[in-house]
Amino acid sequence: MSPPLITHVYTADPSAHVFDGKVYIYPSHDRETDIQFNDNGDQYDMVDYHVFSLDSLEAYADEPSSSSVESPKVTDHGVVLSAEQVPWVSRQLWAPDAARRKGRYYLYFPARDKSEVFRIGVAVGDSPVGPFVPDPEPIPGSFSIDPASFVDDDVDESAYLYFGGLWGGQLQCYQTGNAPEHFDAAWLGPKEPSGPGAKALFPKVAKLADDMRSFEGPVRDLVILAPETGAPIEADDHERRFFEAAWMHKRDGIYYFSYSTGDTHFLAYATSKSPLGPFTYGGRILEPVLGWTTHHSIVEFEGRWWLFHHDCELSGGVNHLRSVKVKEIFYDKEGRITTVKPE
Ligand code: FUB
Repeated sequence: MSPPLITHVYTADPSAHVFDGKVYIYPSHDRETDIQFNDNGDQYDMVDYHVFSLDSLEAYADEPSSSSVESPKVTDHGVVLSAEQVPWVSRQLWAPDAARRKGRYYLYFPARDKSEVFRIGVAVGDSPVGPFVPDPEPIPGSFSIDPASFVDDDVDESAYLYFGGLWGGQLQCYQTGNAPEHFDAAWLGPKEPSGPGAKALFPKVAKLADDMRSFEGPVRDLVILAPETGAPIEADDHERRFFEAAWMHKRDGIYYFSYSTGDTHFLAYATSKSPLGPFTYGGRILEPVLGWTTHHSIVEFEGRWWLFHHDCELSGGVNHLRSVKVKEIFYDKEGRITTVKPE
């Protein structure tokens, strides 16, 4: 597996985007803590975000153009947003993402509000590296974690926000409706449905309004079907059900929704002809890496496709001290993604 891209700070949950010929990475910024590991993820106690950029990925290509290609210099643009700037946040700045639309830049981030419920916020800037000014309230109607934005450049620049995460991410608390008022704390304990016939909980998607700071229309389920039955994936199918870490990319007119399976530690994907689904499970992108969590983004840069992800190699396996890596990925003639195995 490739070496960590960033070694002077711990970074995780990398959302990569290409803006004006450069690669920008919007990751979580992991930090040391004495908080004990638990299934709620309290040990992921992050308080700010940095943005990073680099000009080339050639050194990480499967077959670099020459054996003497040097690893690119990664520029750390410093802290672009911190928890203390956001009035509604109490703790845990988790996996962010960014979008550019009509010349402005939007940083989407999940955090716990003052009542310990995860919501999603947005901060706005005029440059890919900020500064980003946060809206004073979370995005109305948002809930849970791991926002991933997708601007459909081929279709009117329509923009969408995908989100959700089980267990500590609280997605299971919204089984009676896709809105904050449906939060049911009773589901913080059981963590997710299970048992014969129980359907997996779906990730969520909402169309972003023109202002990119609110939803246009309802939050919907993003349905993932099992290819062998055409029925929604079952809750007990932990090797394929959505857990967290949503990402969307489009290649050759096909929409690829990818995600982590959580407690089985795979990155998996599903495909559709529509950004709203339904999606059909397609396979695995990445086998388990060192560390409990796995999270990623997929982006095209200079005609090749790249998987950004994280593992805990740099910290020697400490689950909450992760670092970002990148690897070239490949598709077969039918558009299936070739699974990457950590070496
Ligand atoms: O970084 C905190 C959480 O860990 C993220 O929100 C999840 O996707 C997992 O990577």
